[in-house]
Amino acid sequence: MRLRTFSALRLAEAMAAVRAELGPDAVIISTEADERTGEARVIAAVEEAETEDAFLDHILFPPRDRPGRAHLSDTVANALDRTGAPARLAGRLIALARASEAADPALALAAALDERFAFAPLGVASDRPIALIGPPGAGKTVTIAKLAARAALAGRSVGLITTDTARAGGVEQLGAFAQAIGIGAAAAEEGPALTAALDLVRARDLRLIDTTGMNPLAEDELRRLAEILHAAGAEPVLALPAGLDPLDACEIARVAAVLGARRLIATRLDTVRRHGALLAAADGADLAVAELGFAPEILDGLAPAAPMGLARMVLQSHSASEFHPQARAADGSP
Ligand SMILES: Nc1nc2c(ncn2[C@@H]2O[C@H](COP(=O)(O)OP(=O)(O)O)[C@@H](O)[C@H]2O)c(=O)[nH]1
Ligand SMILES: [Mg+2]
Repeated sequence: MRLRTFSALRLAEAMAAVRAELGPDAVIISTEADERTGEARVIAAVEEAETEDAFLDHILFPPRDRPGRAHLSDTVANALDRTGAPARLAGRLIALARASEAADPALALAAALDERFAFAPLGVASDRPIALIGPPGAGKTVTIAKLAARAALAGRSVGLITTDTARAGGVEQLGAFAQAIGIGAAAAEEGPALTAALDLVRARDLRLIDTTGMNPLAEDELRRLAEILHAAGAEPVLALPAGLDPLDACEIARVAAVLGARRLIATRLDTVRRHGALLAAADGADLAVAELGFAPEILDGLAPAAPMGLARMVLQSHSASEFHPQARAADGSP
């Protein structure tokens, strides 16, 4: 998807420029008059396969506002364009950002994200056990360790159980993290063993269950996972790694929602520049965004999700290394 802004003295001229440059398939996202100059502005989107040249252009010459014409919706539109979010979702977010009273792009985008998405961090205690589910390598085990460390540092008691017993090293990996944090971890494959393991930690403030990577296309694996979640009475939370194709991410999120997930944790955000898949998945499967994982480190790699942190991440997507929601939150801004 490409989002482009066209300005002209009259709306008809701007529309003609849209058709001339983007062709008949261009989707008009919005039309408006510039408050200062009275010029007509049209934001249009076109779906196109990105050629290699266009891709390189994108990296070398990221779209920027022209000097003296910096405009909130341009900034927000350019940033959303860079994320690779689906055009329709980007268009809605631009409209919401414009409808907000905020003059600052980060605040306007945060308001739009707040309106469009739910944010529901996991916290350091929960009545129900929380099971992290998601594709292999999503960062489930590392995220469990991050959540456990955060709760332990807050003085909460934590119970860790892994059902990832079949894969070589699955149990040992969680065990090593648990040892580093100074808590215990149990392994239980399913059914009675799992209920017994949960029983042993039932008084803990936070009970976290690690699971084997799920293949969203393998029905038998999904059925087994559903049985584990049912036996544990656990809330499944999706661990969604950055860098997926937005449609694949959406499909994974929808499968997670069928398994009972209502929220997702975005992981490995530091490893890619484009975060459109996260937006597409949360939107497409109606999942609340719970946490943002942006580093492999256990003690400093997870932040509770909030509109402002996500807005900054989207606006800074051309320089992923700058993104650190906790460091930025420390500057006193919301
Ligand atoms: N850079 C980065 N790496 C991460 C993050 N979360 C997990 N990883 C790495 O991703 C890999 C897979 O993580 P793991 O927890 O084993 O995935 P699982 O298969 O879902 O349990 C490991 O090498 C982790 O260190 C993150 O937020 N940022
Ligand atoms: Mg794992």
